[in-house]
Amino acid sequence: MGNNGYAAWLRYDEVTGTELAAQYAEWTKEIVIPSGVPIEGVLKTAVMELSRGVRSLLETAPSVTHESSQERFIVLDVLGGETWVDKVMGDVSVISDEGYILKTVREGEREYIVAAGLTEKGVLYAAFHLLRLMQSGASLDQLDLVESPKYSLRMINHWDNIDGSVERGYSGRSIFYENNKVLSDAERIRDYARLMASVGINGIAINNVNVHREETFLITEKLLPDVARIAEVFGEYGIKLFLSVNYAGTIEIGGLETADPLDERVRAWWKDKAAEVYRYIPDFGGFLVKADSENRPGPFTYGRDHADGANMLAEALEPYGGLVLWRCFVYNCHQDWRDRSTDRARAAFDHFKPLDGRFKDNVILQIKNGPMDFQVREPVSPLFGAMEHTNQMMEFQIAQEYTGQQRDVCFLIPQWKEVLNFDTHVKGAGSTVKEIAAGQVHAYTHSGITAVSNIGNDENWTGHHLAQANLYGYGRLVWNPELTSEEIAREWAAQTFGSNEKVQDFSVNFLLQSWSIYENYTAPLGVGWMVTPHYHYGPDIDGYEYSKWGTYHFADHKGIGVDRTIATGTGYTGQYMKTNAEIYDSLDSCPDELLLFFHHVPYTHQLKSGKTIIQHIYDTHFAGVEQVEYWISRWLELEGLVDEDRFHHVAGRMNKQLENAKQWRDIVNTYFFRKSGIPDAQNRVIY
Ligand code: GCW
Repeated sequence: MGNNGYAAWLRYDEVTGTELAAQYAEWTKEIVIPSGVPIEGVLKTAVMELSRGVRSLLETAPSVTHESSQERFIVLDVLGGETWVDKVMGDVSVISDEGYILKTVREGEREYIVAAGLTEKGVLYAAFHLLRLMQSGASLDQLDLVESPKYSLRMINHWDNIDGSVERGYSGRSIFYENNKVLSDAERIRDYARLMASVGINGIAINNVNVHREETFLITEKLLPDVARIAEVFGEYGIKLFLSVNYAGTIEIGGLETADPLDERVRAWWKDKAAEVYRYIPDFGGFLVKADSENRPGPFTYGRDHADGANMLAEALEPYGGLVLWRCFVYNCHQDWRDRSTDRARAAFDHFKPLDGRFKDNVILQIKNGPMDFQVREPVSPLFGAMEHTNQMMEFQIAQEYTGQQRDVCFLIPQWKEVLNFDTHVKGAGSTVKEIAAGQVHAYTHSGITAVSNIGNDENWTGHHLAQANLYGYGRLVWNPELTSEEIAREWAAQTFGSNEKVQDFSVNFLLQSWSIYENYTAPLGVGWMVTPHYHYGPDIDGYEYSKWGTYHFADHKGIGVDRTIATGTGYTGQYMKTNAEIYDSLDSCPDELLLFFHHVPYTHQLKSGKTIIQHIYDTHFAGVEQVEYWISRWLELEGLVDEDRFHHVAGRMNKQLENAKQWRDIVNTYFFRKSGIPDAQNRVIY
């Protein structure tokens, strides 16, 4: 196996020679598909993947057959038919549509492992689970697992442009396009589909939500044949393809002078478009839309609202079962910094909450996890769960736009878990985001989770080898949000770096601390931003302070933070249910880590930790750099235990992270020392 990271967590390094390997070899001599079950479609993929994995792990090829000839074998089956496996398994109502059973069965002389689901997809996920077990050294002798995904939509969004660039991409160029053409090499796309299916992803939008001129043609016959080829590859892995569309398509390419959603000609054009798309891609997932957001067109131009806009597209897709994923990232990006009454954090709730109940059933509102924009620390968007009669889904960002851009390590699973575990109280205690996104608080017809991809055509997909953990972890988390961050990190490390305990412990412990380390040396206490404008890497404390983007920290010589309280601030806290509104509104109960998001306080204000704001800023910034230094020294101890390629690559990136951390530390500390005039209690070097 090459060590360039291309195989990511599907390395299947040889495990021969051990007792476990002997056990695996026994089980995997034969893959049985009960007779009567045709080996085609996604089931065929499952058989192929299992064979491929076994071949690589054990250097032997299993035989694939309808009738078993061995005493031990693996049987793959789509349940609900009339095979002998159905009879053995009996009542399978415990699994959901895409779930599966993995069970070791003993029957007189013969023993077998059932890997079965109600759908072909379920079987594919079962096959990948088996391979995961073998890759991480687990016994197969006593399996008794039932797995069902928590979310029905488990999606990825690409911000890839057809010229081959990737908006906020930190891992090279697009794997789908180059030079205004869809790439013809399906191999890389297939390998990507394998990675995604192995963690349960079932929907991928392949182009940027900012749909520029050329991408507008993705839904025309000019490009649909090419898109259909990608859809076919995805289809083999149970993944539906989605496209981002240009809201002004009727104007850009439709020959109309309007995109008014209530205009009959506009509606007819989209209906024709939908029909055309489904002619090429029968299992097409639907449209993803960024409208009236960051200068993109939308229904506001015509005096219409977002329900009008979304429903128009939904009507067109409805006959085919297609979905409209309508983004709620709608705010005024031409704000005057002098205007203290406008608060960007309020925007999504203010725009969408009044529209509750007006959206069609095949529309899902796609809401970013926080009210601003994927900062290292933000509260949870108050819009989540606030619309009882409107489907919602969560949007995370795996790409580390504001969290180190895949040069710095920032394992985001702990952050996402905090978001999912947040109790909105919309239907009393226990109304967590986790349950809302599953449609289990309000009875949504569609719901789930999506995230912006962090991959590109870099050999190792994600730029930094360790950034693969975010991609892997995202999939695992949206399959089962009860997994702990540690479990996910450990699974990933075992499959990616093998069984060496020292390497595993490094990976797990560093990953688990990395979010907090990154937060330590960047913007403090939830205030966010302070990044180099446009580029978003590295510090520029006032970079956005006098800009039009609505992202301010209001630091002066006395204090810092944004007053978002009801009594004296922007009133944003009032968008939360009472319990949370009260917690955030009061200086006493507002959690430290979000204090500057909700309050403007003097530098001498004492945190619950006992420190003043200013001392907290100094301490965390010195600590952040020391932590990076510490983890570099730990990584260097692994020389010889990790292959050279990956060892040097990671060491190189970690040195870059250290430079970045120092830059942040010194600029932040110097800035606040000069503003406040308050010295560091420990007298460390500040410039
Ligand atoms: O965070 C901002 C990014 C933009 C992005 C936008 C969005 C795709 O800086 O690059 O555009 O969010 O989510 O639409």
